[in-house]
Amino acid sequence: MSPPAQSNGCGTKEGPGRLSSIYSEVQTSRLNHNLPLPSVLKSSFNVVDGPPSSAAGNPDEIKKLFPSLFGQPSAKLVAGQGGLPADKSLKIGVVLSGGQAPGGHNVISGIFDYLLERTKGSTMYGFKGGPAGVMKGKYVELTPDFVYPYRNQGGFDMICSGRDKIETPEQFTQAEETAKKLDLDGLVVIGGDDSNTNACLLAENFRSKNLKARVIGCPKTIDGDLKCKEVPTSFGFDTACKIYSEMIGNVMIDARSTGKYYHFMRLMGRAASHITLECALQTHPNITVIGEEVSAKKQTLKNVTDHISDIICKRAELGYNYGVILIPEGLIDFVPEVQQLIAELNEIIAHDTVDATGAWKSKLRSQSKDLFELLPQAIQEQLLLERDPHGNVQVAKIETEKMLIEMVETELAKRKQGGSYKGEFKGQSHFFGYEGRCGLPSNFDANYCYALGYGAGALLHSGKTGLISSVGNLNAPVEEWTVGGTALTNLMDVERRHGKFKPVIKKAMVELEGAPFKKFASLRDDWALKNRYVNPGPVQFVGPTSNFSNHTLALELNAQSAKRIKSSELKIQFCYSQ
Ligand code: FBP
Repeated sequence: MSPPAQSNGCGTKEGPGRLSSIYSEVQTSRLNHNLPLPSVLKSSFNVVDGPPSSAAGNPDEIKKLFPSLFGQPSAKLVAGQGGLPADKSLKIGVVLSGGQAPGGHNVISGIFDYLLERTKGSTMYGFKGGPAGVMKGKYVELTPDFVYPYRNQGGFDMICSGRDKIETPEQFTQAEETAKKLDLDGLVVIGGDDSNTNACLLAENFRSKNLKARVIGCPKTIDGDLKCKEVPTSFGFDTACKIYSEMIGNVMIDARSTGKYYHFMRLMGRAASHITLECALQTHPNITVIGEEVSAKKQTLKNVTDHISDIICKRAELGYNYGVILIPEGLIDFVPEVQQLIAELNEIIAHDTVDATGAWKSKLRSQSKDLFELLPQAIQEQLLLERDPHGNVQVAKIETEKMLIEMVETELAKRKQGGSYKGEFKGQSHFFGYEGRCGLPSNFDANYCYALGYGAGALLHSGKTGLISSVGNLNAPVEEWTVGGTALTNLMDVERRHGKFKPVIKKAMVELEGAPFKKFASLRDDWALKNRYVNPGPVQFVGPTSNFSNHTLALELNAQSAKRIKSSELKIQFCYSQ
């Protein structure tokens, strides 16, 4: 396939899309980068069912919510003759849902190439602007010229994304109408936990109405909190963490060079602290706050402030009045007292008017009211901002790093007065979030996404629905990766949202007994007082480290398969000995 001079991207009507002719040399070389496929996808294969599935929690409730899908088996692609009919033509839609994550374009390329190579005369539609595109029937037909310039490129701008939810009966009817109008055989929903929950509801709805359209999900989110045994990681996490770690490493050198600032860096990840933990493993900061630990130890904001202040005081005694502190974006939501406050605010926002009179505050319990009044005004305002369509507090907009600088400053001033602190404290705040979401995908994400997409094509071709595309054995070379689909209902539980019980995919949080956290916990005291900073540098696309994945994945897979695999065989850079 030769590169076309120009292509239209998202918003064809509004203006041109990407011009591969003006790509940088690196972008162009990525465009031509060959994507390897797992060997099972390179020859003839059969789709084999596993045992019946259940749910992550409350199976009886999940069964009621998904009567036609509950219990269905997961599927695995197994090499062998027979295979799927190549003369079948399919009409497949794809939608990107939620926050951007490096690799999304490769999932689309994978589905596209599957249809091109394994079916005859198929058509692929890209729904524009996220689930709203499915509801409103806004789509673009994907052609080789259209798809090509986005190969191995970051961003979601080929068809763009959105955070709308297909929720009400009217919205389900709109989605049904689109599926009927386009005569869809299938839809691939590329999204995080909420979007895949939505994909499962859509699959259930289509099946209950006897529509031929099947729905397959794909695990996307830089946050890394959509994972389970069968889905070892979500795409985008690897690249985003590498980009943030490069930036953290640079700031570490700056901190050491001037010796005058404490850098408080908030890292994206609205619920789980996986990104913060991974970046800590890559760069060795002086202090890392892990939300799940704060929650498990039932720490208050004062406890967190004291912990940071204690280390700053000890470092001052050693002559260091600088340092680097990592904070997860979702921290505020982990502090039990703030959690309680947010839960009460959610109920109030869902049912009352929150206005300047402050009358609504009388609905807060007295402890929550006191805490709310104690918080800096900017944080109060940020806590009252509109929830996202899934009912989540928009933690990306809460400047926890600034709040902690203020609280630590006040605490250190008190200690200075009491004579227990003799150092100088100047805080610098950073938020590393959007910077990491659209980078050129790392080799790992590029290959993983292509396999996820190609696999999703195979699942739809075999008539599967309500599954999430699952690629496993990721600690082995790509050729040995396994490919299949996991029942989405198997990942479901129920949760209270907008004041009602709703099905949700259980988020995978940082496990305090898990290998990545244990590794971090065994090293953090050393990193706190001695400066063990590591600067991993930019994402590498060629060379000896280019195929390394990340510490979290390697440590988790190594722990799972410790008996089978020696750590020296893992394609991962371990730098703990420094
Ligand atoms: P997804 O879970 O949809 O992948 O989004 C993750 C994320 O990047 C979070 O880390 C962040 O809090 C949020 O999106 C920001 O959302 P928005 O793009 O709407 O500002």
